[in-house]
Amino acid sequence: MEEVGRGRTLCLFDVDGTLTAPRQKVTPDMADFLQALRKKVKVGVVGGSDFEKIQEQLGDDVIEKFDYVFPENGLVAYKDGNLLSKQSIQGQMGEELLQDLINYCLSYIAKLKLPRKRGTFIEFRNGMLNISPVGRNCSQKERIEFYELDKREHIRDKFVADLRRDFAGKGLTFSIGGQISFDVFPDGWDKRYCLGIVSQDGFKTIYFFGDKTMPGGNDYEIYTDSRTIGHSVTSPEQTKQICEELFFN
Ligand code: M1P
Repeated sequence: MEEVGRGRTLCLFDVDGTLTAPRQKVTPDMADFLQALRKKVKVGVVGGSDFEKIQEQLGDDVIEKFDYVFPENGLVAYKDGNLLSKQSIQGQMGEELLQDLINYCLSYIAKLKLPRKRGTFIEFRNGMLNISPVGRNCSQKERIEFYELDKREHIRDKFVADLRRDFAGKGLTFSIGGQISFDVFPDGWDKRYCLGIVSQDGFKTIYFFGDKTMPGGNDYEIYTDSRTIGHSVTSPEQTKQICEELFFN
């Protein structure tokens, strides 16, 4: 078992696929487990999603239940129940590039023929844009339908490859983290961003758990960063099992 302590060790968890099923609520069992873990180490979440979605999944009291909450990769940051900082994508990118990107994505999506299209193709967040070819307003059934289609036809992979080619040198990162969309943010604003924030708190060891740890996935950079001990998981059950082995046995 690892030598741990609340002030010395931090466990950072991705949300979708790591603590919960994608875009679903945390189970009571996992929620209880995380509170038990919190008695041993500090616990934080770092999601690609915005605060509202993380709150939907982890509870209205999420900022009290976790020592750190980092929506949008940490571009919005909460510590000990308080808002610490918030970035602005428009401030960082400038209106010109931002509009070029939005116009490109809207035109690209307009030319895609899919079995179904719904609303909210671009979600404008604090520190990133989230782009969804099917539209974020799709139902759960439509979400799974798109996800299965995308696995066969690589709609998002092709979209992202075209964006990487046409926006090369513009300082933008394109990252596929979920099932129906991908995120766009300035280079360096991936999940490693939150490590800069926790660096002031003097942790000896920082563990990271995530499921999208392959290159191009939104957990890749933080998982491979030398400041973390990375664990790649395939389900919330596996996350719990690894934590039990590390911290409870
Ligand atoms: O947390 C991973 C991703 O979750 C959502 O993705 P999707 O709706 O495509 O399943 C989005 O909030 C996305 O920004 C995030 O990276």
